[in-house]
Amino acid sequence: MSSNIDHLLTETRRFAPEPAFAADAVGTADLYARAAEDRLGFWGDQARELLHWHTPFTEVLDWSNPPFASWYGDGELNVAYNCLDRHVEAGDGDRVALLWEGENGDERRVTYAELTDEVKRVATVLEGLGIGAGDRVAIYLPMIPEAVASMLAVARIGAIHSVVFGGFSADSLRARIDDAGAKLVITADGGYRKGKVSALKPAVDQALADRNGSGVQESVEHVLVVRRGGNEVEWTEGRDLWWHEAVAAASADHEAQPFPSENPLFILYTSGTTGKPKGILHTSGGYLTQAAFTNRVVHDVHPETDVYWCTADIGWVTGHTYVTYGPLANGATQVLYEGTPDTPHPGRWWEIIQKYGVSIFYTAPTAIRSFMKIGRDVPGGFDLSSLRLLGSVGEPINPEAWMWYRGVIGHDSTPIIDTWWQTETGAIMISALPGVTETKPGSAQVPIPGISIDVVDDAGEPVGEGNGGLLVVTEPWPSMLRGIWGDPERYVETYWEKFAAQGYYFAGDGARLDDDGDVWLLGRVDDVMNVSGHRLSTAEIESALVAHEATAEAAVVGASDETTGQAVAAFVIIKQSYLKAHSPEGLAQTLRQWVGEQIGPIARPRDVYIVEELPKTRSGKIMRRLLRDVAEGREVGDTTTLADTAVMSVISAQVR
Ligand code: 6R9
Repeated sequence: MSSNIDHLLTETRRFAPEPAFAADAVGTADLYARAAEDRLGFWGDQARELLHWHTPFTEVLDWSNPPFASWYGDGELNVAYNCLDRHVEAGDGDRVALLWEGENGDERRVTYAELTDEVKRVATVLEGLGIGAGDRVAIYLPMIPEAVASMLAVARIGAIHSVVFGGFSADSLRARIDDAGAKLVITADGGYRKGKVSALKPAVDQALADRNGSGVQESVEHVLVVRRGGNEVEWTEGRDLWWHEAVAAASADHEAQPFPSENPLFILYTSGTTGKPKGILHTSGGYLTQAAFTNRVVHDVHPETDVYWCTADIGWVTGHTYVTYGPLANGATQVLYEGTPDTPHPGRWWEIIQKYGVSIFYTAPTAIRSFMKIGRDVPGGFDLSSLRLLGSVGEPINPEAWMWYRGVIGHDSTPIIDTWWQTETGAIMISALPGVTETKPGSAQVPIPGISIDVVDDAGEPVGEGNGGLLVVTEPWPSMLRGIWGDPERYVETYWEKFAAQGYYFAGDGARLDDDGDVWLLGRVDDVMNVSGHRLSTAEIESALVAHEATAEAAVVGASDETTGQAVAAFVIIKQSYLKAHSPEGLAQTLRQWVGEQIGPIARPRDVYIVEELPKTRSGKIMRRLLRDVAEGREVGDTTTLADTAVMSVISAQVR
C-alpha cells in the first residue's frame, strides 16, 4: 500500500507577525541559523543558558546505542530546584507562580516562595514515607495547586511520577498503578466538576481494594489525601494520611540534591489505538531543557510581564510540559483553573482571561470548535484585549477554526501558533515562532530550531514539497522519550523499527509538505481512509466540513464499502446559531455536495450523520475507531478512556 496521501485542500491566507510583536519576541530568526550550523552545540547552549546544573555536563548527546539516547549524560541537576528555589534565590520569590481559580469561585495566589516552601515540605513527607530516587508515585488529583506541588516534590527527591487523569475509572487507575508498581498514591477527597463535587478517593479505594487472591502483590503502601471537595471519604488507618496534617507538620528545611541528567522524571500512559496503554518514560535534563526552551520561544513567555494560561489538565502531557515544567522553569506567572469551560456559564474561560489579564493562551482545537458551536456572542461579552498570543495543540486545527480563533478571541491581531508534538516527543517539535514566521491557517508549519523533521514514503525516501506521506523525526532530540516502562522491545518496535535502516523516529502521523515546505498534519496513519485506491486524510475532509457555515465540528472515518473498499462516513455537529435560522432538513445532502465541491468528488461522504456530540478522550481527541464501529454497524469497542462514556449510546441512537 502506498504511503502517499492524496492532497486535496489549498490555503492561501497568510499572516505576518506585527512589527511591534516581532521586535519584542524572544524567539528570533538567528536561532535557526545557530541550530543549523551546530545542532548539538545549540542544544548544549540551551541547556546551559536555561537551567542550573549542579554538575556541568561535558557531552551533549550519546547516541552510541540507538534508539537509547543519553542527553547531557554526565551532568547533574535537580528539576524542582530549577523550577522553584533558583527563582527565589534570584530575588523573585514574591512573583506569583500560580493564579488558581477553583470551579466554585475559590481563589488562591501562590508565589514562588510559597510554592517552594510547600514543595520542600511535601518532599520531606515523601521521604518520611520511605519514597526515594527511582520509586514511583501515582498522582490522581484535580487541577489544584497541590497537583503541581506533588509533581515537583516527587521530582525533587529523584522519584518518578505517574499522573493519572482525575476522570479515569478505578480500573484504569489500577492498571497504571500496577504497571508502574507505585508505592504511593496522591489523591484528593474530590474536586469540583460541572458545578458539583466529583469524588476521587473512592476510585483509589476501589483500585486498591481486595487484592487478596488476585495473585497481584499490592505495591501501594500509602495514600496521601488532599482535602478539596469536603466530601465524606472512607479511611484506611495506617495507609491513608491527610495532606494538610502531614505537610503542615513536616519540615520545610529540604535541600535539593543533584541527580543525573538521565534520572527518570515521569511515566505517562498513552492509550494508543490498540493494545494496553504504553507507559512513556521521560528523564530529567533533556526534557527540562526542551520544555523550557519551547515555552520561551514558541509561547514567547516574558516572565516579568506575561500572564500565561495553558488550559490542559495535568493528566495530559501538555499539562506536564506546559503547566508544570516549562513555565515554572522559566519563572512565569500562570493561571490554573480547576473546572470545566462552561461552568457555571459558557463564558467562564473568557471571564478568567478578563479577570487575570491573560496575555498568552494555549488550548486545544476541540475547545475552540465547541466555542464556535455556541457562537461569538459569548466571548464577545468579555474584554479579551490582554491577549497577545494564542496557541493550539492536540489535533489539526481546521483553517476555519483557526480563523475564528484569531478573529473572535485574538481580536484579529494575535499570532496563532499551531504546535505539533506528542507524549513521546515530550515537548513541541513543529510550530511557527510567533515573532518570525508568517503563519498559515491549518498548517503547523516548520520544525523548531534544533529539530529535524521530514515527510517520507514507506521506503523512507523524502516525498518532497507538494506531496504527502509519513511524518518522521530524523535526528534524536533532548526531550525524546527514553522508552516504554518495562518494555524496551515495544519501544523499538513501535517507534524505530519501521525506518530502522535510516534511523528515523516514526511518529504515526500522516503529513504533507506544501510548496513552501510547510508541514500539514493529516491525522493518524491508522485513520487514513482508502477510497477506490485514493488515500484520504481525515483532517482535510473534516476541515472542508467545518468550512461550511452550518458546521461546528466534524469527524470522518472510513467505513467498509463493497464498491470502493472504504467510503467516507462523516459525523457532524451543527452550530446553534445556524439551527436558530435554518431548518436542518436536507442538510446532510447539502454537506455531501459541499465536500464534493470543496475538495473533489472522491472525498464526498457516502453518509453524513448529524449528531450532538463526538466521542473524545479526556484531552479532547476524537476517538475515530469508535465512530468506525458505529458506521460499520458493529458493537462499539473499548470506551474506558472517553471523557464521557455515555456519549456513544447517544451517537448510536442518533445514527440509527
Ligand atoms: C501533545 C499531544 C499526540 C498526537 C499526535 C497527533 C496529534 C498533536 C497536533 C496534532 C495536528 C497538531 N496532534 N498536536 N495533530 N496538529 N498541532 O497532543 O500529545 O496526546 O500524545 O497526542 O496528537 O496525531 O501524534 P498526545
